Amino acid sequence: MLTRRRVLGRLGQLIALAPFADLTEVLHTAAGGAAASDKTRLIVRSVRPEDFETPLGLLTSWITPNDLFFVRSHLHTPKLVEREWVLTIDGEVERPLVLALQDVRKLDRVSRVVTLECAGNGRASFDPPVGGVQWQKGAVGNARWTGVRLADVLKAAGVKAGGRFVLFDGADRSIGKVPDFVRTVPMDKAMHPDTLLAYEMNGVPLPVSNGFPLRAVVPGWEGAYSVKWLTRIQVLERQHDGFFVQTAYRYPKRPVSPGSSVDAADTEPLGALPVKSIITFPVDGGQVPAGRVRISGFAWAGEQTVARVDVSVDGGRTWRAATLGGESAPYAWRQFEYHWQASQRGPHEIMSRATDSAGRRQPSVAAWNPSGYLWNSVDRVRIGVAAERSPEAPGRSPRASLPDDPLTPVVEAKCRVCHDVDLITQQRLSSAGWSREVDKMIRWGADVSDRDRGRMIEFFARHFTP
Ligand SMILES: Nc1nc2c(c(=O)[nH]1)N[C@H]1C(S)=C(S)[C@@H](COP(=O)(O)O)O[C@H]1N2
Ligand SMILES: [Mo]
Repeated sequence: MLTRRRVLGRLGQLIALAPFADLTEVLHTAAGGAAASDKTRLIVRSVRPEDFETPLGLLTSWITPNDLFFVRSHLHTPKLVEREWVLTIDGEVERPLVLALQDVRKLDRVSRVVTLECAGNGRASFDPPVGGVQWQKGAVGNARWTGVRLADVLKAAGVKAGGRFVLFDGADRSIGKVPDFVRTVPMDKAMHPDTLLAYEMNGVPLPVSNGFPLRAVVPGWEGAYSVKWLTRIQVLERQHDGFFVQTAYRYPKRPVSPGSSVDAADTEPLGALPVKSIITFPVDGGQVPAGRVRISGFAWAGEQTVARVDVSVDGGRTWRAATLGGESAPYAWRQFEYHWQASQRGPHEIMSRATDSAGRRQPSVAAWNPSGYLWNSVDRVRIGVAAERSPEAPGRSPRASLPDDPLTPVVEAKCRVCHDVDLITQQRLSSAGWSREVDKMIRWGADVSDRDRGRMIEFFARHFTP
């Protein structure tokens, strides 16, 4: 590891002029080869160690850009320089190895798109509250990780028959009496061809905060398994006894009553993530104009795949299937969307609920547990539907108008909440056809009484006949 003093010596003047906050990235981009990343749009839960959450409104694409990808670190971020970095593989192996990054790069190059979520994501929602970083919903992101299979490295070292766990240790060092951050994975997950040691994130070297120069990516499992700044991989015969293995990242074996304490013996290590969805648009507390609202979000299910996402716009009384987005990969989230005709002004609660390929469904309330892990309650956002109509598209020709008729004001009032009248005037339907259209609009939320329904169908059939 290169000390700050030595790097300063190397880069001299350039650094003397830069403010300290910017310096880190300058240093590592220039000297170490990490990708520069600008995390300034993230919500800072802690500056040191770095705990940065993504505002949900910025999660708009299947792949989360590096600048928007959350950061969760227990200890201070180590500043590593590629030239000096090595990875040691030892423990229960035939041939202990010490690899430079160029040695790692010589192994088979593989990429996987994997959603990483912190086990504590959503912790702030547990009731009664639990200690720890108070993440809301944005300690999650989806990236394309490129590197090598952990199995290839382990095979090169030759795992002995007694090897049962693989320990990951990063270069981050304990602060005071805080225990060192190490994690272990059981041998079958370690040997799985999708478990990676990644040196790239979305096509560039890892950003410093996300583990430069090499990190584990344990797909489908809660984020803490994906150890950053890896410097040592050790094959163990039995489970490690450190704090981050024996005490942290464990979950009650049986449901516990909210607020109770749980004996370590009644807990087991976390593993794969549960099924979950979040709504990213509209954002909680936001306002949308009455009319067509595109509700969207993401759903993921750890090692399973997302089978469906349902959306409710009436506080959970009725649910309708959302459309799942086109892009998918085995451990990656799916984007979903649902078009809602928001005709009633005022406050609304929108909910989303995912179901996975194993039949697991997002619960209405996630099981309380002492560390506040795996929050996956049905997602809810509260929004206001504003009185004004959606703004008209700029630069378009004037709209068609409805014929002079006593009913025209009623039709205008009901239909134009969601769309202009040209959508009506271009159609020529029978009375049965118009009644199907009107009923569809009522299903989609048009606020039409029985009496008006009959009058409107009659009006359309009279003026817009085939
Ligand atoms: N060395 C090291 N690796 C680590 C951590 C850490 O504190 N130190 N935090 C873990 C946790 S709890 C999570 S959720 C993920 C977060 O990855 P990210 O910071 O790239 O988003 O990294 C994991 N890897
Ligand atoms: Mo985490």
